[in-house]
Amino acid sequence: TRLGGEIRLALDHGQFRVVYQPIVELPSGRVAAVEALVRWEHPQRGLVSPVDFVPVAERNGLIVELGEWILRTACHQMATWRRELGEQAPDRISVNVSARQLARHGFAATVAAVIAEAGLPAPCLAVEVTETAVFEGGQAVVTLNELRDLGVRIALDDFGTGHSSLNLLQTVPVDILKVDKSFVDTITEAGRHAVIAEALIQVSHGLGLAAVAEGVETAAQAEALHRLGYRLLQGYYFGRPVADPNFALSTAVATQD
Ligand code: G
Ligand code: G
Ligand code: MN
Ligand code: NA
Repeated sequence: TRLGGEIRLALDHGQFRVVYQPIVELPSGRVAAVEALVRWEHPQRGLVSPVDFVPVAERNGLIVELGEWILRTACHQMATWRRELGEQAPDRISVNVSARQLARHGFAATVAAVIAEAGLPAPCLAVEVTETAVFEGGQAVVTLNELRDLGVRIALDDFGTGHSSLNLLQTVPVDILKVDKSFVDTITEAGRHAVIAEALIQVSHGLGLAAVAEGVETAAQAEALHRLGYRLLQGYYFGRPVADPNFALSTAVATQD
């Protein structure tokens, strides 16, 4: 496709950017982690969303090269923050990895080389994978075990929206559950809407996993999540994805403890 060909050119001409969204820890308000998200600054079309070009790059295979560039950029940025900010630096950077990258032999070796080159300790990196990407098993699960052996953290993204959520937790190494925005959206509505968000925090605690609630847009949602036991929150309420996030303490949430 035309867009597919343009992705090749965009890589060569440096049109991709990585932006970073804070993941805030409660009750401190500290930015405990950031998620790296890719953006395409297209000279004619303006800002193109990854929703439009990541699937194209997955189909034509360029996601491998693009994904490696994103990983390298994010790891170097994280290493810079650690040098410049010291204690104020986030503990971890989270990078989205697509099914196609995960299915490659040698992906874990690439990750090992990139973090070594950046001088980043492995636990400072998390890879975000979707349930769908690991559902098929095979090399994707082999790769996750290799990453886990390196000390890299593994986050299950959009958790609760795939086909095999709970079963996957028994077969795949996972450190972090990213509870999908759809369960956060309804949490303050009357009725039974908080039940799933509550069940998911209990599953994560029971399995010794960290849980991140995604897509938090209001103070009321943040407070409701905190009451349910969520300690890591991400969403526009705390900060949008930006090139240069503010790592100062967030006072944006009133908490009970
Ligand atoms: O940042 P949002 O901004 O619009 O991202 C939209 C979608 O694109 C999400 O599903 C997100 O996971 C995906 N995405 C964003 N950045 C990356 C990336 O660096 N790599 C991959 N594989 N997907 C990404
Ligand atoms: O699939 P994944 O969870 O990686 O994608 C994250 C997507 O969600 C990105 O597009 C990111 O920009 C977007 N996002 C992050 N916080 C919020 C939020 O509070 N509200 C909405 N609508 N989108 C958000
Ligand atoms: Mn993600
Ligand atoms: Na998500």
